[in-house]
Amino acid sequence: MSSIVSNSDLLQCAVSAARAAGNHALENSSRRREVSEKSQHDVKLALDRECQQKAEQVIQSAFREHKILGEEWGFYHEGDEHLWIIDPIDGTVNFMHGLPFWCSSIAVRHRGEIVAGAVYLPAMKECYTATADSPAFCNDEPIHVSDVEQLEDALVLGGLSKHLGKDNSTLDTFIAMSQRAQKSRLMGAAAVDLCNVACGRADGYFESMIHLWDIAAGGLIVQRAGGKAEVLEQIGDVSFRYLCSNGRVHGEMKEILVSTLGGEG
Ligand code: LIP
Repeated sequence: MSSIVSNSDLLQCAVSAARAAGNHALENSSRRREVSEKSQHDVKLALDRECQQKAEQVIQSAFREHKILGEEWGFYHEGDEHLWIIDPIDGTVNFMHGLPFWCSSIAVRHRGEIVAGAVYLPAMKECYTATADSPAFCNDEPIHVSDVEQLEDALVLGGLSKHLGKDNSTLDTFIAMSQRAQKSRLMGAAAVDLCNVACGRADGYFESMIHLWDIAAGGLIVQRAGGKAEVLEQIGDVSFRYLCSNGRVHGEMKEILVSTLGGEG
């Protein structure tokens, strides 16, 4: 295929890849407890790897020369022309236990900018999409962030560090956020959280250490739905302190994150 490719072509492929990965997980959910690696507070499933393979097959058959970075394997080079960023199962622990809040997330980065993203939630039958030059959609219906103005009226979502015990600052943030928001929730799948912000079911999302594959597609979807996504601090090549919101409660959330976690103000 030509190296000049439109964002909508990239999105079409991202949707097919997300559906291939997500449907493979759903169809094989009887195998959801096949563990390949276990650590404290986390797990890798045989299906994580299989689903990444399914997504890669779709991408490589359309864009053989493009590079791939997945949660399960892959390489990240700052200078990659096109980079596909895959989380084959985001919310792995939810999936393993049978909770429906998990998804397959695929984003495409072109010269350092995320230009297309698809997040597919097989158990909820929802597919969220956006490109850098189009609005955000859920199942082809346009979506928009909420118009909640103040944190005291907001539902905020977040994630807890996998390194609880060594670093409890993430708990301090969660407590502080819970004291100021109407409610806070830990749902267990960052890309799903971002889509919930994008469609206005939640008003903000924060996490103190999150990876590129968890937020790349969802972050674009939030922005194209009218919200704001912000890296507060880069921790490693592909990990960040991260905040996104409907834009209106952003300042209040950021103040709490900066005062409890540190990072850039
Ligand atoms: C998980 C996230 C979750 C976050 C975890 C983890 P995985 O991704 O989406 O919300 O709190 O730190 O990164 O491992 O299920 O793909």
